[in-house]
Amino acid sequence: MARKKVYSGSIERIEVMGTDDDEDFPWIEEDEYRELYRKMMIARKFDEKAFKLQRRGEISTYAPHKGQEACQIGSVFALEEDDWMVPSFRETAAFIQRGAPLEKIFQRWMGDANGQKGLAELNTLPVAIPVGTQNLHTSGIGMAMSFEQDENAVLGFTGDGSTSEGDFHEALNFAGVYDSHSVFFVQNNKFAISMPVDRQTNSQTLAQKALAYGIEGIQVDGNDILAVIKATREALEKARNGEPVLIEALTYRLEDHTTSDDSTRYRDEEEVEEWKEHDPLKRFREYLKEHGMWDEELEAFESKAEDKIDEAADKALEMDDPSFDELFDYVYGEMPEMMEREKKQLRGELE
Ligand SMILES: Cc1ncc(C[n+]2csc(CCOP(=O)(O)OP(=O)(O)O)c2C)c(N)n1
Repeated sequence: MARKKVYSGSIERIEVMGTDDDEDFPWIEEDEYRELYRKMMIARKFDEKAFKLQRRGEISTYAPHKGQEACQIGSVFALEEDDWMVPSFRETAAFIQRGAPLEKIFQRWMGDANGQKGLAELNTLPVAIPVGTQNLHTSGIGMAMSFEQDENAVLGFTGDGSTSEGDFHEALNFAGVYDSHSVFFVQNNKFAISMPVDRQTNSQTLAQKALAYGIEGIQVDGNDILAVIKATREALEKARNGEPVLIEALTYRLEDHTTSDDSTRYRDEEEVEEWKEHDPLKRFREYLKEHGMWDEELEAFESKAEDKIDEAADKALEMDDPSFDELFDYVYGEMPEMMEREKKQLRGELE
């Protein structure tokens, strides 16, 4: 028998497309609508290309973001230049919107950490793969902003699975106590690898987890890019004033967890097909058509995006491999003795 789901407090859910909340249209510049679509298409094509490169052996493992483009591009669009972004490991579309060069993003997926050089200039942290740790960084950066009394905010990405980790709860607790300028953006894509969200938590929503820490928790339709922008903008404004917010974006991972996974073993093909109907690109395209913003240039953009992506991948493939020393050089500010020895040992300088 299914257990009762416990719920307390009221969780608001933000939706825009096809609702009364869209009455104020247009609430971003017309060019911005179009540019958002282009970015979503580039991100989609990146995913497709990375998959092919993985199959060719140029990338060892890839984590696709297909279906989550609205979450990532919409939320990063809401950031100001001086704000900070904390990615998890599936945030390729977020990096694209933040302005990271495509070839550098490929370079990192090809296993060369040099692809992350320059991210600090974009006020963006490098990728953190340990699940849940991103939340501590989001909380800590936001606390520093609070201590410094500056007007910036930090947007941190994390997954539904991470909300079952201790790090997530510690991060939220500190954020609440220290008026951290943080927005925790939880992409609830329904799975943590093969573990469905309703088997890893008995909470009715993930947003309500914030309430326990005195933080506002809201839900947003994560496949509606306009709703994501609206929700994130509002949350960032609150965060700037020391009121952290958790956004649970309801979305779906349309592909496997990574290229090492086979999702047909744990989820129903029918469910995937159903979510394809809510594909964020498809929905936004329909929206643009309804509002008279679709034109020949956008129609032709898919093949342009493919060319851009091919060009960037070629550039990354032509890059030199990282040097031996770089394996060690950026791990610590000052290299500990033990690591010096390891470096020498690997070079064959020690017995
Ligand atoms: C601390 C830790 N435990 C386990 C893993 C292996 N792992 C990688 S991704 C993942 C699932 C994460 O699920 P979720 O947070 O929902 O993010 P999603 O992969 O769906 O984007 C796990 C268990 C890890 N990277 N870090």
